[in-house]
Amino acid sequence: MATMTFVKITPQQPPALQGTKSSLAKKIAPELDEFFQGLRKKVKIGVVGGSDYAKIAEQLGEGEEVIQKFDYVFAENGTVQYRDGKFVTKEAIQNYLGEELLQELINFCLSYMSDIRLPRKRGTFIEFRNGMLNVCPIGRSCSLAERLEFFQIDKTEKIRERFVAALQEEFAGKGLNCTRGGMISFDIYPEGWDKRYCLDILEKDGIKTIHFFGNETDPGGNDHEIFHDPRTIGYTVKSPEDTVRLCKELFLRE
Ligand code: M1P
Repeated sequence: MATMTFVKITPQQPPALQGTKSSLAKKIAPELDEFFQGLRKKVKIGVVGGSDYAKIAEQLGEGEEVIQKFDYVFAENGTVQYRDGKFVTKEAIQNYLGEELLQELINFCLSYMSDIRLPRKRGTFIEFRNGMLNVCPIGRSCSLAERLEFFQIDKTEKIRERFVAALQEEFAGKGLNCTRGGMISFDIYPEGWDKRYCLDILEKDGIKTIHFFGNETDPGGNDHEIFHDPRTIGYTVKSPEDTVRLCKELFLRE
């Protein structure tokens, strides 16, 4: 099989308030899970997320099980890679950027966030990952209700948009990129370490046709670059159900 499809399986909006934990999104619905496992008999399937592996696993299955369910799992835009249920490789952003630039970046973000006034602030304002820094003005340890509150405020106050503009001005020409992917944070990573990062391994594996489904395909969204890459056939979707409908048309027509 030389065709591969990335499946969009996470909803844009989180579930209705349930409990206090700030979950990124609800777990994949069993019927979607079943559909994609059926699809896997026809084409290779993969998932590429901005999130780290733990968050992807939270949405798509339990621990190790996730890497067994997909031919490819790419976390952190593909800077952490799993193929055929096995770990392949991961990056280390500190080696690439160097300690000096990294600390300039972290210090700028902490200083910028110290001037932001919000109804609530919690903890973990910068999450240090393998392939990116995830920056979160409210703090990643916020509750689900606090997450939703920030998301609403951000829509009108453009907190993240203004933060990213300030970073772009301060670090112009330093080879960095920032994109939004979720509701409360944005990612900073070296230029080129966006979701296109995962295409190299697919090319090396001889996969000729790559279908990509994403919801953040507009400029500034973390699906934008891979969606427009000549190596992929891109589709903008609003929900996992949209992906299912398109996959049925593309791969399961009688
Ligand atoms: O996968 C999309 C994004 O999911 C999370 O975003 P947030 O917590 O803001 O909703 C983060 O893991 C982010 O890195 C990722 O791009």
